[in-house]
Amino acid sequence: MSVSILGTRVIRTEDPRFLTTGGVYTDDVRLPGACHVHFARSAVAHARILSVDVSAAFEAPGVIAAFTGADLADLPTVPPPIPGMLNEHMRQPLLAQDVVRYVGEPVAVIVTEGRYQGEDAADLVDVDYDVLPPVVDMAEADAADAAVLFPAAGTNVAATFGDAAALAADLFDGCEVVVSRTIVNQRVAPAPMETRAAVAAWGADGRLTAWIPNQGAQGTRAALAGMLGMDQAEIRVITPDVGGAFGAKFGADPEHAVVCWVARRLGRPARWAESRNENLIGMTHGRAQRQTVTIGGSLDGKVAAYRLEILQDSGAYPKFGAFLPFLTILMAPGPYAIARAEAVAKSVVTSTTPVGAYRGAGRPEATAAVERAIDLFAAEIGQDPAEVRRKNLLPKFTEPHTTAFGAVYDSGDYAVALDKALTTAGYGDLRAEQAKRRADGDVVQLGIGLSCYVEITGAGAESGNPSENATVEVHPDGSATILTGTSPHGQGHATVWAMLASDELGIPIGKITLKWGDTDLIPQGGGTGGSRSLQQGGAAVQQASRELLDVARQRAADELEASPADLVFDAGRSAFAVAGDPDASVPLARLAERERLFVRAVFSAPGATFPFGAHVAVVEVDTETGKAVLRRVVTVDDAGTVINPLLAEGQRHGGIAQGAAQAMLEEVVYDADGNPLTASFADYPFVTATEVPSFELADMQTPTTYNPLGAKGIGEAGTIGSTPAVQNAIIDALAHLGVRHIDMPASPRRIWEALQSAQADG
Ligand code: MCN
Repeated sequence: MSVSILGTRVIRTEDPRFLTTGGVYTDDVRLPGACHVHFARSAVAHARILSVDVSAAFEAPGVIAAFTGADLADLPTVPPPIPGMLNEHMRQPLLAQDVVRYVGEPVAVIVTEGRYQGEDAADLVDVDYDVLPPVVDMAEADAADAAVLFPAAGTNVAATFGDAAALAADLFDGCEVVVSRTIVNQRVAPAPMETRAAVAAWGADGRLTAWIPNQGAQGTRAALAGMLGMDQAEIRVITPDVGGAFGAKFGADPEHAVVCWVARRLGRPARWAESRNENLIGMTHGRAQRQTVTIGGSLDGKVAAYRLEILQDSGAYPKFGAFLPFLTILMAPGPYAIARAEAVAKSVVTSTTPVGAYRGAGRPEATAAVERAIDLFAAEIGQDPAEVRRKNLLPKFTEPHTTAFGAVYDSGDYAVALDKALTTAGYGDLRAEQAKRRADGDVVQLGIGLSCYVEITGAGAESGNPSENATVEVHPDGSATILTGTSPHGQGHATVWAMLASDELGIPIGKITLKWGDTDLIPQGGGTGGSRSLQQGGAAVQQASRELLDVARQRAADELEASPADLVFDAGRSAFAVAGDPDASVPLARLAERERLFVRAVFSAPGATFPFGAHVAVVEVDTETGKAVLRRVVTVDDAGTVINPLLAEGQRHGGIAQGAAQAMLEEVVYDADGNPLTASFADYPFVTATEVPSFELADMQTPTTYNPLGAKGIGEAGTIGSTPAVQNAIIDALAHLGVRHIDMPASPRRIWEALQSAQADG
């Protein structure tokens, strides 16, 4: 018999290829005769388009065709991502029609023979703009006298969540201390290494094949069908290797649909790959919330009431970003037992790049808000923030716990996570070191920041249980193929899905191939996002493998002329044998010789799972220059049973770095006219290994009962926990000097200014 490999550090089977021959990305898909698509983009944030003249561009070298919004006027507008929840009057056309609403909005398409000719020709597109006042800031968009960006809507409000008029006047009655503050969860850019791209070709049968980097080919197919007014059956989406996505490659963007349209119109394949500059202004951004937190409780550190009021910047067109507050509200109280809690939100449109999902999508915003609130409260009553957290965490529960916001936490043990993080960090020693530096008046002060979190992973569609399918097939040569509805782009599913099948079938991992991302091969699938893949897609692989063994057992019984009940499966040999007679056996591979041996299974979960954890960040802050350096990050990230610790730790590492980057570095900035000031990596401070320390990861695994693996999601946890821990650490370093809050990113300038104003105050 073989020993289970689940829970072991199997190295990624994907990597030999990536490290030798390299991946095959969308831009590597070369079709004979393909033309190149380039988008001419709006240079102004808000304007009426008087005319778009492409005649000069047409004369430029290599130009085959040029199209404007008028050419595409017959196509539908972009369908809303969450039907029924967002203002229907704020629809985006595939190419700007009468009005442009952000810098970077596509206004014309140039099609060329050579790749770079399009960029040159685009400069010759002459757009006559009647400039309108932009509304750049979300608070400005929400003001009573704001210019209305969609006159047909009559408002800038894209969506509301909760009833702001029904907020309780007496929520904080009886509290000895109440603290309130408006904080910013700034806009950031997902900035995947691979920018957006598309290759499209139409067959003689009228079917479209589109190669697009995405997070789920089936969702991309649905989005293309919606934008092109086509039936999904007429479209095949193929997902080449994807160089990162972080939530921003779900579905499809207008540019993807336009590339498909161009290919049809010109009767030849078309291709597009955007530049980094285009990516930073054209791909959806993330976060972008202004939050007012109010927290009240007693002087002994018990929190009695919490209110979160959210203003969400949706950008120019309401996409998933407009929906983010729904998730923020769902997770508003986090892991705390707060007797009275309220949250409301409003999403507004602004003259900026649309906002979408970005690693954590709505949940990091909830954690950031409540973790800042807890620290503000602790500072106000002069108590240790760890103590205040401990006093307010929900006690351990093993049966589902329903919150006031309707979230059903599957299982949790939050205080143990906090204690483990504090012990691993050496919290007492850190506080002692901090006290010494404070007493000595050191220029470089020490800050210790905490965050406790619970988040939601594997949330399903509005109706029905979250589910995923997998097909497992064993071949006569002893190899196996898995088809999955998930869509890895760095998460290592090929390794882990093979581990799961191997564990059941006894077929070595090296002989198992994972396929995904081809809608003709795998018509259904939920893709990869919301850290759902292992708990649903992985569970489906295990289920399919087990069901395949049931089928094989029957065939083996026929072959061995034995009763199925008398057979045992020997995973070590990948064979069925008659109990007590190991020589009477038949390998799985042979059972696939006469008839294909495969099973498609759909795993359905009872609900979402709620991973949790605690982070401790340690920073040094130079009180003269305002420079903060991240010295340590210690985390407990409990994602239930871990199937491959190597991959789960890799996910935590990436997430922690991204989260720390939001706290310290990253911010998409616009000037007052709506011009993006962070449109290249020279201005957008992408985090690198030099800005972060080696992370210290403590282990904690509380299995969920929602899937047989016991697994919850890990893909976003690092991002959710680390941002507030690092932000809190920076503020904590300066707390004794009177600093109570610094908005993210806590740049040297912001830190220095906070110190100056604290000193001025007194
Ligand atoms: N895993 C495990 N045990 C667990 C949980 C997960 O061994 N208890 C492993 C899984 O087998 C998988 C990996 O950890 O190999 C992540 O699994 P999971 O938490 O299910 O998350 P998904 O695979 O669904 O990934 C989605 C998540 C999201 S939502 C974003 S955003 C994100 C992220 O993953 N974007 C990424 N990680 C990314 N990593 C890379 N390299 N690039 C991105 O764009």
